[in-house]
Amino acid sequence: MDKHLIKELADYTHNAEKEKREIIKITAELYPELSIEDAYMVQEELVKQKLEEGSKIIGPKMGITSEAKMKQMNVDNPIYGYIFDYMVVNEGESISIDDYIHPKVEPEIGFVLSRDLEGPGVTALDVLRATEYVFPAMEIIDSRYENFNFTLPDVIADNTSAAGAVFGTSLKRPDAVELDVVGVTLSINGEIQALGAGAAVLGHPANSVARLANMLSEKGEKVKAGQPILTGGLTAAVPLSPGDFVNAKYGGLGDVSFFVK
Ligand code: OOG
Ligand code: MG
Repeated sequence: MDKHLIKELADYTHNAEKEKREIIKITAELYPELSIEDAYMVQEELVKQKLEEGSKIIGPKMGITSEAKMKQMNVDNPIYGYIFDYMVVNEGESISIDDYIHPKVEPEIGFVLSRDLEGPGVTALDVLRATEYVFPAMEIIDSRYENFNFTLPDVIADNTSAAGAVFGTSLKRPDAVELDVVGVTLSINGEIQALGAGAAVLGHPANSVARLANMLSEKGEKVKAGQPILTGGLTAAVPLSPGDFVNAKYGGLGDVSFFVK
């Protein structure tokens, strides 16, 4: 893909994010032939622009790693993107709905590695051996596309809808919990909106980190030690409204919450 087009498309999603307004998906009119490979080039340009503006990468995120998400979004393959410093929401704090377009929340399991993992060929076992700790988390997604309607290339070019991340502070060693059978409830104002288990994410959330390492290796990159990694929504995402108290509670992993103003 031509350099100018890559920049034009990165500007397109980047400006929508900055101006908090919906845009029509790229593949609708602007560039219907956008491939997955093209889309990652657009994402790379978008990431570069953010870094140039002074934003910092906190860690990578995987998306579309569960059946629930595949069905809800009508796309069928895991993807990755990046959480930036300005997206981090401290546990127990409030977000303002005005800072987003049409935000949704999803419960996720987070990992931090004690050493870098470089693919190809990384397995879930490699991931668990390299894991320093796991923690409960939530991701706030806010697709810049109208009605959250997109194809896989569109959402990749939009940094996989990344908009917010709440990292829980209850840290567990990976051998202290059986992550595949860890249950999760997502409740808003005390009412359960969605529930699931760790196995929803590619059979085991460690598979998601392995997949990330293997996908990144195609670009000569690796999953780095010390960065929080989001492994993907365990359930369908739930829309947020002002007045919401959002809590994700995990069996044996603790819980994490935030408010919406
Ligand atoms: C795309 C992002 C998906 C996840 O955890 O599955 C994602 C979207 O649903 O808008 O972050
Ligand atoms: Mg997510």
